[in-house]
Amino acid sequence: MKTLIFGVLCLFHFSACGQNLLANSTFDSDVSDWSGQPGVYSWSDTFGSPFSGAGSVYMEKEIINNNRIFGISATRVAVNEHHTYWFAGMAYIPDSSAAFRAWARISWFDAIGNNLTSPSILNFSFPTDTWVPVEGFVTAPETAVEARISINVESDAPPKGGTLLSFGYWDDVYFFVDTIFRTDFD
Ligand SMILES: [Ca+2]
Repeated sequence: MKTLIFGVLCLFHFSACGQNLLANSTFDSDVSDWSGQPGVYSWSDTFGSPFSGAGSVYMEKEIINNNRIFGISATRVAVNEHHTYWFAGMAYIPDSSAAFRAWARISWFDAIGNNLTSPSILNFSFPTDTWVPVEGFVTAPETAVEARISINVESDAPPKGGTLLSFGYWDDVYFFVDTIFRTDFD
């Protein structure tokens, strides 16, 4: 809980918490610098989290099979191996959505673009009809030079032969350099 409160405070005072590595993280005017499956995401100009207000990314997908996870990714950011980073974002899943949680994934890449094993998956936001923080600390593995931050919505499984309409919003997505450099890996 202490971490969560720290996160909320940082959203208000993020200049004191390090530099946000993500561009266009408050979705004030569009969803540029983010990409994903066409038709799945769009910009909402009228809805957003309390921190940055209107302007968020809306994701919607008709689930027809086992592809129940959908989302978008930010342009990759440079990272340093063994350094710790702090992710924070706000997710909103309406009760009327078939989505049952939202979560973020950080994938790590080395200098020649290999996707390193073990992406970091953070905690979940469940449907509550309100904005809920998703946050956590991650550490770049050995040889990592880039990270890809993905924000996702995960749906319930559709009934056999049927479909489900799954949707949710994300806003205020941050990826900070932590000031703590860990040396206790051995
Ligand atoms: Ca916003």
